[in-house]
Amino acid sequence: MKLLLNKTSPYARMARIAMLEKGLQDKVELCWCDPWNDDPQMLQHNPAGRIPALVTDHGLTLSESLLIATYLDSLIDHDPLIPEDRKALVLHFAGLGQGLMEASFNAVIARKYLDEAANNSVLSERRWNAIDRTLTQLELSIEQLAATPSISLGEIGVAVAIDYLLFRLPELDTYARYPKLAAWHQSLTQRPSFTTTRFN
Ligand SMILES: N[C@@H](CCC(=O)N[C@@H](CS)C(=O)NCC(=O)O)C(=O)O
Repeated sequence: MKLLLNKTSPYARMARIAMLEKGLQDKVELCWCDPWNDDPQMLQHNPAGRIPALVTDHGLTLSESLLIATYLDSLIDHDPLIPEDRKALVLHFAGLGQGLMEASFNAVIARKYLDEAANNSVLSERRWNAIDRTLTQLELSIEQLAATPSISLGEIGVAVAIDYLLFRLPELDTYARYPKLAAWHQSLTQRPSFTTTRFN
């Protein structure tokens, strides 16, 4: 299999961490791309022009980070990232993580590509509010998030989204404002799947 990715995409990192947690690193070739410059390799595999994309051994391309992670999880039975007995809870947190990632990523991209007016628009305001509300909800439900005996897709998604906030939007002071989430995040991200895939 091939995973198309770069080093700053939170979505690509989530797929890569899922791959590592499932022990699939020897079966997946990492193909580094620049999604913002119409990388030909990426366009060949994903007409949407986005990473991550996973090309299966049968030559099919999977896009969308959550679908890629779900597929990788299904290839190996042990240590499921979406355990049957906690499926709804794990998907609940995976959704919160994805929403947080999207709001933060769109805020960062808007700053990079749009003008001042667009960055002070109603849409932009809605994104900042979504980030605040999601972090507040996660801070309040930290016991449920942290209660899982093995790492889940929900935890991966939330932890990567928080890492992305710390990396791209440090002025939001996420650790100081959400201390329980910070302690949980600090501990989870000691795992090799996180330390070897740091944003840079
Ligand atoms: N919903 C998608 C989002 C993927 C995405 O937005 N990827 C960005 C990089 S972080 C990208 O490739 N953007 C290039 C573009 O939109 O043209 C997922 O979960 O995989």
